[in-house]
Amino acid sequence: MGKNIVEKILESHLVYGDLKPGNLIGVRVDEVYTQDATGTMTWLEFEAIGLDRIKVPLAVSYVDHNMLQSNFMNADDHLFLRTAAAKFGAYFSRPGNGICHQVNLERFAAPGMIALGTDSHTPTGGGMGMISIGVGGLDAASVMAGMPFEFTMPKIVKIYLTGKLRRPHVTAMDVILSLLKMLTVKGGVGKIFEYGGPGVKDLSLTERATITNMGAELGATTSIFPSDENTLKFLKAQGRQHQWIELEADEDATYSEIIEIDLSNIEPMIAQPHSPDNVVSVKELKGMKIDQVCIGSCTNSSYKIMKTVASILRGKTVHPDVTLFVNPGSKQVYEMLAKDGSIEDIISSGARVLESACGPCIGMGGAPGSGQKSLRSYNRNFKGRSGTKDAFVYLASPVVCALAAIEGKIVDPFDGSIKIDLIDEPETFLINDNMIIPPQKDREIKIIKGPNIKEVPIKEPLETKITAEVLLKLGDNITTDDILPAGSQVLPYRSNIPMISTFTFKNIDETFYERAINAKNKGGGIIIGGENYGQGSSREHAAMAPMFLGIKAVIAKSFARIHRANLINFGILPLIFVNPDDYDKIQQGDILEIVDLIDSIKSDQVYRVRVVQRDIYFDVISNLNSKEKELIVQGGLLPYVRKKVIG
Ligand code: MIC
Ligand code: SF4
Repeated sequence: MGKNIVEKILESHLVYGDLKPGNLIGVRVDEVYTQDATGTMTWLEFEAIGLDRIKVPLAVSYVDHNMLQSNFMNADDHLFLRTAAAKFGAYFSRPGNGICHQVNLERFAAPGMIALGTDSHTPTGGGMGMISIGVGGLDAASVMAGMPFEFTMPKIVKIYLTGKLRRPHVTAMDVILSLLKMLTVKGGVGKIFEYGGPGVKDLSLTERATITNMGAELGATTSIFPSDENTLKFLKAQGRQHQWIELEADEDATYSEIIEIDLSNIEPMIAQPHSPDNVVSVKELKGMKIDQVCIGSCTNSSYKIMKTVASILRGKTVHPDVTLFVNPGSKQVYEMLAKDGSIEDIISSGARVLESACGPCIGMGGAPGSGQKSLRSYNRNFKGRSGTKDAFVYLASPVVCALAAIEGKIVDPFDGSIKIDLIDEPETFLINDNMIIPPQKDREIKIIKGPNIKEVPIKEPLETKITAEVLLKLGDNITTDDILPAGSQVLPYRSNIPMISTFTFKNIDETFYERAINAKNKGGGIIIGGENYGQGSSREHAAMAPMFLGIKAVIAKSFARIHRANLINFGILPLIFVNPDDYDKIQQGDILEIVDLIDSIKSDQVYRVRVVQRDIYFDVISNLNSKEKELIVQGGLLPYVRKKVIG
């Protein structure tokens, strides 16, 4: 029987398991990469496992999120990461070199590989014809310690592309926004999207990467394109043609579902506040005034798209009512734009050009004013993520963004009067790896930890009975930004769990931290969620901080993949309502009692939950696989890996 691309790659990396959807599989990993905001914990966890050298062929430590350096903390983290990379054998991409996903695509990604990254947009690498998956830090640390990467085999959905994009007005961003409109932020849960069909040839490698990057917003495990002549063209232009292999699905490959998309019918699209799937066509918002525009991020930072933006801005002035920020995703792109005069066009228009980093995308500067409308070529527009609670963030292609920056309002690229140049991918990129430090041979290097860098907290093994208070009852699609916000005030504490835990659920309920601390001494807390609990960022801090505050379980209608894994990794039980209507029975302040926990876990039984005050009952299940059961019982992944690796 024919194989699809995902099956081909997984099969060549399979350590155990059977590639049937729903089965537990273990695979060998070729690369692990980290970024600083999740990476400090990852490397502390690796250190806590107790090995002195990584056991994967390639690891890269990037610095791109915590770049404001408003005090010593960010710089101390950078030094810790540099010395840890040197000690443990990873490449170190210095601050200023760019956003992890963009740089990884340029300099390390290769078709046929399996990569893990401690960031939810790691699927960017899928544009290269590789399986690239976002994970929590502890999962990454355990793979770097030599464990296979274990996950539940997802369903493979084919996205069959035909036609051609109507360039330059329509871009790859409009393709993924159209898919988000069609499938929603839950549409990809438990799935990998594999692109195929004649339309694939129309998309350059970086356009493909934009689509796979934002596949994260569909909730998908990852997305992947074939490796073909466009892949070869990009690798050649990066001086890495030797890393090319061809990868296509067999003619008779099978899929659990096929979705057809005609690229010729794609229109310019825009996501409205406050969710990336709240998508309408740009036409529908034509004329809407905009206060701020941000162009760049790991979604839309290719040289081709940035040069297109420069062509729109050339000779124009940013509208007086608008602030325009531009953050090119990598030093390579930035340097090329500087060399060819594009940066001059961008600066001359009045844009505020930022360094190559995440910047406003994660609220590290560039926050909009009160109640303002910000239009961004980024991938997430969750409420408050920009740094301004009452701002309205819209997401659209860099073309739509650049036009709005000049006109001060939303313009449909098809009926705007501004000329947009049709730009090709370059034949050669500027290759200068001077900001990437290769792994060091000298093992005597000392890891330097500033005073804000604290130990990784570890949970006690599971108790047999939970009697805990419902501290918060939440709705559907709660994001990890809701659980543990990012932004310039909070991000610097990513290496300090006691401190960062004071911000848990802060934007939803200012009293949460105090109430959790009170409940901690009386049996702990429970969180109630709706569908798709924990979507978005891979930050394991959204599990570590609740664990630190004594949260014992989260009961929800369903969970997002990475957050569910993070909860288990830190010993918090992710429970699902057997009957979703029971959600309505629970109130904040209820005391819930679950008995015989360990027996129920081991025997896969339904757990009876008693609402103590009203003496009513409802049922939940945990759906844990055999390894997850062990982790939960032992108090999480760290004690488990340490025992396996060190003994
Ligand atoms: C994001 O885009 O939300 C982040 C910030 O890159 C996160 C990682 C983090 O929280 O550090 C992600 O996407 O995983
Ligand atoms: Fe950085 Fe934004 Fe990309 Fe996250 S989504 S990696 S914050 S640019």
